[in-house]
Amino acid sequence: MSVDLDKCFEVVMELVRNGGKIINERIFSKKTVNTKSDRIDLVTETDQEVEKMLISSLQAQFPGHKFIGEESTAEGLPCELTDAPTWIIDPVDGTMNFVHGFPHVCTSIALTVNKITEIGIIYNPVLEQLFTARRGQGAKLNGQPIHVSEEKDLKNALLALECGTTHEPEKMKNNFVNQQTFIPIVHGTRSLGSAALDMAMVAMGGADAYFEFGIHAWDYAAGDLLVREAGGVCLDPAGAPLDLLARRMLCAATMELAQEIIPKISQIYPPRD
Ligand code: LIP
Repeated sequence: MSVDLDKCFEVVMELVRNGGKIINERIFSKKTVNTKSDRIDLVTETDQEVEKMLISSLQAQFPGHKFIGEESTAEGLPCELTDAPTWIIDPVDGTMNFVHGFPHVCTSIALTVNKITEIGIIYNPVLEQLFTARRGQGAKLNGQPIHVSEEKDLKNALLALECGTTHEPEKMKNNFVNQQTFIPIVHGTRSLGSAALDMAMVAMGGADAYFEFGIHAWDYAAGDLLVREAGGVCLDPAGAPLDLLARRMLCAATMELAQEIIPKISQIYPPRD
């Protein structure tokens, strides 16, 4: 199937902005909150509504394209990445932030064709940060080119780490082990509560590296392209090539920094999507 990537980009940008208006109108209001896999794995009607709007509008414009969406997967649809053009969608990344009115929330969307990511968009409508990447064309924030920090040395790095959305004992223990390892070494650690925005920070040079286990393709597919187009590296946290369905992500400003981080990470291997 031939894919008009310029048209895809134009269409999805307008839809993402429309979804952003919905997020913006509601972030500081009371929400109906439900839980998914854990009492801290949250979903609101806004997550579901924005995802439905994005998928139905993209489907109408691009019949034959496939979808992997966070909320559709939670509702039981399969999470399958094939060679077909596939939109990978997190309508509200940072749902916990959205629920609390902490303004680091975004919509994260990637388009893969033949399993190669061609478009990545991360849009925080609250702070008006629109991160965009097209394969081979660089990464941008609000239309201006961005670049990773080029930090090579872990002791000077600002590292983004997340606690995730589960109290599952193995995951919590592993988070604590990694915090114990890295906090004494690095300049500092940060958690934005959104995997996509953590990666956007690495892409714009605000953070130097980020890793997390247990996230999903919708959390990191757009960020992967954004970081690589900004000059950084994205790998499996054990050093292998990144796998969008393995639920494991490491990104860093430089390969040297990634190589210093990898042997220090306490690894876990969540079940694949
Ligand atoms: C969340 C992330 C967060 C991560 C969680 C979760 P959600 O996505 O972006 O950074 O730690 O594991 O995946 O649920 O807000 O879309």
